[in-house]
Amino acid sequence: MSSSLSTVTNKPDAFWMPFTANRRFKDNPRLFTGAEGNYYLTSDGTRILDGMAGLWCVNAGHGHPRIQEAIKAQADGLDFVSSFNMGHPLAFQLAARITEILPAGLDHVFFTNSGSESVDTALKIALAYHRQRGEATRTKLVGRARGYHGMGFGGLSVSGISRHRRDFGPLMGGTMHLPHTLNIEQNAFSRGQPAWGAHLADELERLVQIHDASTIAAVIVEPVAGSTGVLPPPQGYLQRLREICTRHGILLIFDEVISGFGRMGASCAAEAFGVLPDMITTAKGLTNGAVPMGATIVSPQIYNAFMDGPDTGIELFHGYTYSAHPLACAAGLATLAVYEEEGLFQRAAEIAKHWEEAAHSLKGAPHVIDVRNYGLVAAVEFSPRPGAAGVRASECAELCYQQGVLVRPGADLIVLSPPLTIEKTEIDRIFDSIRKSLDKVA
Ligand code: PXG
Ligand code: PLP
Repeated sequence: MSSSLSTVTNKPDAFWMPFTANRRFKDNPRLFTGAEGNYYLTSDGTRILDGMAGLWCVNAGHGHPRIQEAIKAQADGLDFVSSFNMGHPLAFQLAARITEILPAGLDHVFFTNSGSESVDTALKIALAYHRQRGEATRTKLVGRARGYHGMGFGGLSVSGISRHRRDFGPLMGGTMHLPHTLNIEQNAFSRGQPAWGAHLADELERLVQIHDASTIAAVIVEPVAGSTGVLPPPQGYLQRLREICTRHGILLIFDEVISGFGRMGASCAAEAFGVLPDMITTAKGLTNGAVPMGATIVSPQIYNAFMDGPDTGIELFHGYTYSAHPLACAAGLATLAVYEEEGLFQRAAEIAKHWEEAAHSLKGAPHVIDVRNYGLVAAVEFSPRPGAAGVRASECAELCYQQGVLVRPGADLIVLSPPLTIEKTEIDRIFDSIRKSLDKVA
């Protein structure tokens, strides 16, 4: 494995790496130089099974020829055109395809370049929507403990991960948080949705009692919390959140940056759980990770509130230079075609049973206190080593890597999110490598 950046550049510090222990990485780098299907290739030619689909995004597997070819063809064509009072055909075609794939009621697409931008876009649309309808007092935003909503100031303000927030000042005012839904005592080793916890949605009712519905614009949750360690919603929880939002005129936003485009064995979590939010935010799997792109998709009720106004000026003062970038649109159209032609959402739903069995086979392995799963995501949680919280997970991930399997460590847990093209034997290999690693972790 590559152990020095000196063959790559004599200025490794020029790259300030995101979300990385820069000095540790640069002393002992891990470089990938290629990828195909469910595998990465390292600079020394080793094949690594990708248990993370990149970073929850390469749903159709790496280097898919159809997506690669679409990108190459577009690179030879229109390079850039703004979507501010201009356009190009692919943007309209991709928006239409997205709405055909998603459940009815999510019918209008606002393009962004990332999940973080999708979240900020959704929050801004929520505020502007209420104002548009003469309810300008609805300005407060509700997130949830342990929520991950990207790194913009808006998304961070509704996120619930203290270490992500701590260093960045007061963030946006007027935000509050629901409790998270993890309860290992009640729900350890639940398969799919835990039975206990629907009542946690009633905390929203309590916030309404304190703040009054007329001050609350929207609630944003990940339907299955991903980054924090895979928390599937308790049975009935999302339904109850929907009911409370509807009763009080509060918009419900599902952050589907991870759960969108097949990972839940459906077009999105809203479809998988049969609960229709007012907006969803997406990114990642929309282009199979091949070109940055995100999208915020809204209900007709929201879109029409902006389009029914008396004047025909700009309806929403929001957008990004690269909204609906031609290269991203080409990648998105090809990706959605691959999902459909290869039946990958259906495939994910079918193989999810094997995934679940394999994941839960770790019950009883050393240190394992919980396994959580839904669709093609899973987390394995460990008891912390006394005095060294989190270390077991990073040691386990390192040992997996030495066996040629890439998994993502978090605080005392391993999260998994393979390409939807993963084979059963590869699933078994992922969990076998975790089991073997745990045998060696103190
Ligand atoms: N919302 C959710 C639910 C996400 O999972 C974002 C928004 C932000 O997307 P962008 O494209 O701006 O990164 C995400 C991203 C991890 C990890 O360690 C998760 C994400 C990103 C990076 C790392 O699990 N999710
Ligand atoms: N900063 C400056 C000075 C800009 O001119 C722009 C866009 O025109 C931005 C930031 C925002 O960039 P983007 O539209 O790529 O998000």
